[in-house]
Amino acid sequence: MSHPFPKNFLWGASISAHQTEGAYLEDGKGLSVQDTRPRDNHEIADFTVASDHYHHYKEDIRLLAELGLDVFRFSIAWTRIFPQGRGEVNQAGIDHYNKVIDECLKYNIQPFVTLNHFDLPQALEDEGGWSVRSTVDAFAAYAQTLFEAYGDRVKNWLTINEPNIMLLVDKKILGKEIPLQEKYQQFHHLMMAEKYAFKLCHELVAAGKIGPVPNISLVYPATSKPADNQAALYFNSVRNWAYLDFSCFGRYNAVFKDYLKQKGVEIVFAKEDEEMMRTHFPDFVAMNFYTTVTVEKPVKKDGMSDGISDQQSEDIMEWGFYKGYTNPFLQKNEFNWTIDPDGLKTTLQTLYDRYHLPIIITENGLGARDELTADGKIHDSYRINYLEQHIGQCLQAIEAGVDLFGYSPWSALDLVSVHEGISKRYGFIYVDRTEDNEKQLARYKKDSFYWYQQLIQTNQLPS
Ligand code: BGP
Repeated sequence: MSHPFPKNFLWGASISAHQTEGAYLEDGKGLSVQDTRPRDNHEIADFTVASDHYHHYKEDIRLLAELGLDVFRFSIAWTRIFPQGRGEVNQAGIDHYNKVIDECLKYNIQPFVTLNHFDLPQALEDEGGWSVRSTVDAFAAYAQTLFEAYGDRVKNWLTINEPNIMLLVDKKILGKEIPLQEKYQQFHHLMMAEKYAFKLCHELVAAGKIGPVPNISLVYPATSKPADNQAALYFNSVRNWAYLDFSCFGRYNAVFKDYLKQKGVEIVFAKEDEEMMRTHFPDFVAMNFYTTVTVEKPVKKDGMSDGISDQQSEDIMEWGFYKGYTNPFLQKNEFNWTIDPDGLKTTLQTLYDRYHLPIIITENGLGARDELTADGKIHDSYRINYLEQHIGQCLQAIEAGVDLFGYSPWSALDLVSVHEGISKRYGFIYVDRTEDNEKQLARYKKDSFYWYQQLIQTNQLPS
């Protein structure tokens, strides 16, 4: 029989603004880089309507209350608050999130708010985006506005969603490929922006807590060959530790520094950076976890060019450093993402051992092509199975001493995937639309909804 989770464990579910809200030009909202992003495939749903959560937020939060959530993770669209990224506040945007926050609190759901989830204002992108220092200042002003507007009610904050994935798969997320020198200057700016958010949150939000939110995939060596282990060491640093070491230790990871040196990248620091880096720290680490990655040391270029083709893919190549390898011991989902629940426990233990900070999982889940049956049901047993295995490993990690205080999977409701439209669904709540037909956008509870509801009620996995 399964043991219960700790009494105060937080059960949640997550979404982001641009993937759910739609209403992309309503109430004074400006355009973000997601609204303007060239899409690989114009046949698939974009973010203009998405799940229309902007208009359905009351219904959605009521359903999430019925699900029994302690926590709802959502992001604020920067362009609703500052349509041009900075300058005059758009009061309609402030008002909207006041209503969303109050609706959550009405049901005793704690909002976990992400300051920014992939949707930089296009006006800032036009000035150079994260490549230029002024975006750090604009972000700090934006964060300050949010802390002042909502800090009386929102006590848990997340900084910038997955800066590591933004940079590693820049073309998919940001819509353009960035040269390496510029990419890692962006890294520095994103990490510094986060430091300002830590500082301002602690100054402005009474009892406020804030954490970084990277995507962590522990990297395994393909074999016990020392060269493969070196490959894993470098990819672990470049993909995972560089980000969290900056956030939690206030320094550049040493292996990452060597990688930058070998690549000829030189980071430009502003005068105040050294001091800021070493002074402001998070209260917890939020982690998005989908899979682990396996790499080997590349021996032949085989016509492959350097880069990473997809968020969680094994199609990874950096000549001289690492190359993705298909782990023969792991299964894949229908979108080719490797599934590794045991790896979640190892990842949690590694993370906790490294940073000794409380951890919350803010994304984990299974993207699948769900089917709505004629009687209004969605039989997603594959998702229940995925969640059950991963939640089981969370419990094991807790029993092994990891301070894991919450689990907020992806996603609360169906949303538009980063680059695969609405057909790749993650939600507990089905949103009835197709790629090209928005229909009525009606909501249906999936089988996984009832399963998760039961788990939350009993605070343990069904035996
Ligand atoms: C994470 C992002 C999310 C989400 C998820 C699933 O990297 O933070 O925004 O979309 O991945 O990815 P996808 O939509 O490509 O299936």
